[in-house]
Amino acid sequence: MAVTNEIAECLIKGQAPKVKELVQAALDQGIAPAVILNEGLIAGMNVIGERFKKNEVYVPEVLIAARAMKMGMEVLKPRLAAAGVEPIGKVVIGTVKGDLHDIGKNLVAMMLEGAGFQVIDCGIDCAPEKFIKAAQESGATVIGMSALLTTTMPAMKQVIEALAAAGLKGKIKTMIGGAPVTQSYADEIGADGYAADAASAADLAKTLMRN
Ligand code: B1M
Repeated sequence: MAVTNEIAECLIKGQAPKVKELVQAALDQGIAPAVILNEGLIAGMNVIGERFKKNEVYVPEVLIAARAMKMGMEVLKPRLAAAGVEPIGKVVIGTVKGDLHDIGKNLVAMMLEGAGFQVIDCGIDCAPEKFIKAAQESGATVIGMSALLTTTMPAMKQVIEALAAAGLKGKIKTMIGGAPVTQSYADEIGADGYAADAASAADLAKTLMRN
């Protein structure tokens, strides 16, 4: 089996030390860092994302796979940078003001990284200005907001209004999610997209980036 396929297989099984070892072996064999990333780590994470969407695997499996991805990336990152491999895009993510829930937001961040994005994580309880500053400083073209409380969902609208006030609405796209959030809420507040789960969020970010 090609070493990149082995990396994907081990990532799917969540075998973090093995993934790290195989990434190093692939580099030693002279395989290009971008090939290791796309055909090994991202390919494995895509499988996990699809299985998660179909409820074939659950949050713990995704977290374990994401840890394996992280360990592989530790070895690969310096070589990607040296080879001039750029992320496919940049996404700022955070849980909105007043909201401290971050498990779902972290899963979304991991799936985005797994899809090849650079993720700028603003953490929890993020004020609108924090989202916007992070996007402006990093050059991100998408802001992702998570909310788990019905009482904090309106903070998503505040971010969109602040973007509009700064003349950035449309230039920086917004995507939202979290258990109480729906597509109709996204439409109501003028968000550019809604995703129901972490794997769909990565697909949505790719679509938003292209449009
Ligand atoms: Co909270 N809590 N909590 N809580 N908590 C809920 C959300 C609640 C539904 C529980 C309940 O009453 N049944 C309820 C909300 C009710 C409501 O508003 N309708 C609630 C409440 C009331 C509260 C407090 C107010 C309780 C209190 O203090 N009285 C308080 C609020 C604190 C605050 O935020 N200001 C509070 C506190 C906490 C803990 C700190 C104890 C803890 C959070 C720990 C942490 O996150 N580090 C906690 C937890 C764990 C929960 C439950 C049990 C689980 C949430 C979770 O992590 N789910 C939750 C009940 C439940 O959901 N069963 C509950 C797993 C996670 C993977 O799913 O976050 O939905 P989720 O993310 C999914 C999707 O939604 C989507 O992708 C993820 C993966 O598929 N997604 C996105 C999420 N963000 C996205 C962003 C995207 C796209 C998709 O684009 C950017």
